[in-house]
Amino acid sequence: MTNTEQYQQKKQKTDFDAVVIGAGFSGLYMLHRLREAGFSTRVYEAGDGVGGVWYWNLYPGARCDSESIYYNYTFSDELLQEWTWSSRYPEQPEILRYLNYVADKFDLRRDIQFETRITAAHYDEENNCWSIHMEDGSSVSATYFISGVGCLSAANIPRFKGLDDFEGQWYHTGHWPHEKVDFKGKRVGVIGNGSSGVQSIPMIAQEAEQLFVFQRTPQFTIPARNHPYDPEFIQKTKENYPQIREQMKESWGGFPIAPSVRSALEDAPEVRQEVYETAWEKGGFFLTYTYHDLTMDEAANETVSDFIRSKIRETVHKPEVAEKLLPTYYFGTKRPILDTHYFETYNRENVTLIDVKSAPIEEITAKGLRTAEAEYELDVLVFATGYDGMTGPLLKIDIRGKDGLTLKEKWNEGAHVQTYLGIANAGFPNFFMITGPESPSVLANMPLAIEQHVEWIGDCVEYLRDHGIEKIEATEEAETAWSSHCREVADATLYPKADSWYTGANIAGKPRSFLIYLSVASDRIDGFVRRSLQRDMMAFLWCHSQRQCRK
Ligand code: NA7
Repeated sequence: MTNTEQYQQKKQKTDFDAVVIGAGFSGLYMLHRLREAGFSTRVYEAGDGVGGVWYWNLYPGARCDSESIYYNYTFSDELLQEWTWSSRYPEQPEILRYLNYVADKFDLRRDIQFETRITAAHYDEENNCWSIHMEDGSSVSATYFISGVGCLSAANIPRFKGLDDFEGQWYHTGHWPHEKVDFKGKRVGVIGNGSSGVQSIPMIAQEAEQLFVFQRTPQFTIPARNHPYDPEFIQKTKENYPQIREQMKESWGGFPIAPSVRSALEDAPEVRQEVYETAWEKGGFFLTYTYHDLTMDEAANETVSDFIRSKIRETVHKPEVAEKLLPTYYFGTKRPILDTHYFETYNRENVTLIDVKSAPIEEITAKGLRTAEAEYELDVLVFATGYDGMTGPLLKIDIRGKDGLTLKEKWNEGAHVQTYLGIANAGFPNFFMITGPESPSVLANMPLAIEQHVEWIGDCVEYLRDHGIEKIEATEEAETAWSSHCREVADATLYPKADSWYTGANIAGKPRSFLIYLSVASDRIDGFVRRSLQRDMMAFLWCHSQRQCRK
């Protein structure tokens, strides 16, 4: 009997070859990739539509902060030619339309079960399969269990005293109702000023009677300078996409932009100012590409941080308000934000900025919110308070590997997260994470990072099938080596110094560790080139896993 025949015989023992969680960018492409390779696959999705974060993030002003022509799938030339983005940073409805288009084009819905939440997945060692349990009590089995839960899908709703007593309406930006929320004539409070707050605050301010922004940490934000695309530009992009795709894949961050090789300290102050001004005028993340050491060197960082602070002072009319808006952390070490008229919003008469660092929020009352200094009456409260990033979505599910070991135990409640490439975990055979902790994911172009993992996982399971290998599992040594490399790279930068969701510092009680692979910095630190990294990854995992499987 051939290897593949042996595989087919074993396959009948499970309901599906593969079960995938989530129908966002990751789950949709994983389904397509596996189906094309002939694997029976079922996706389970908690929402009643496709889209993942783009299904849930319906708050006013929600839009992408990666340029749309790069923030899409690149695996299908036909899709690239058919779809046309309207503008540089499209709003959420357009991105959701795109993902629906993809689902229709590749006929994906027939293998997606909507409104079904996976609550547990246990590895059955005897039968070498995963037993997957849903919230509704049903369960299925699969040879491969693949997570496409996304990095930012577990909402952080701080446990403020009294929230249950609040008589108004409250919402989290990541679980926004699908019907329009009406702010007209209302007193609205927004807690949080990360990307979601910064995008929604200017929109809510236009509608609400009164808007109170409760700010804990002032943030650096850069004008997005969104604009519709010129049809000629779109045509050129489509014609050149094969080369663009190659450039994206060769780059450190997934965008076809060459990083600077200069240090910010090499240029005279007036030259540097000019460089920053030009990037500021272009808008978007060009500012982060100006010098190679902005997130590596404190003095270099000060130059760009000072530049943005001067822009805030110029924009905000009242000096005492401007002063409260000046960030003090190192620019770039918390996720940089793109905005549309964010700082200008504080010049409006109906907007009040409240510093909850100096006077923390004490409780939510029936009528509003009370800080250590004052009480604010509110009709609507918006939590733009972010997410339990990277590990949060996975730890919400009871995932158990060999010997009943839970992922929570393995990661020691998050105190010692260790993965192999952000894809695999020792002790969890045939379980794959698309853009899991310690992957480049959120610090790269997300759809491209997803494609890399999906294709890798797809190739991997095809290899297993074609070689009659029953299971694959990262070894402890491989995992330890990868994890320490991740930490080594992060520690050589300024990133771990910030209290951010990259480090878990935004969640009360979450152990602090840097949860992302800084491919961005690795390139500069030890000359790691993405392509060779990818090749190494394959070789590394193959040989370790095969040795393991043969045991
Ligand atoms: P972020 O970027 O994590 O922002 C959350 C905001 O909420 C941030 O300003 C936090 O302040 C604030 N926050 C969180 N908890 C509290 C409490 N307890 N009290 C006061 N303020 C609080 O989430 P977003 O949804 O805006 O963006 C997430 C990602 O989506 C973003 O990075 C992009 O990749 C897209 P802090 O800074 O922690 O002091």
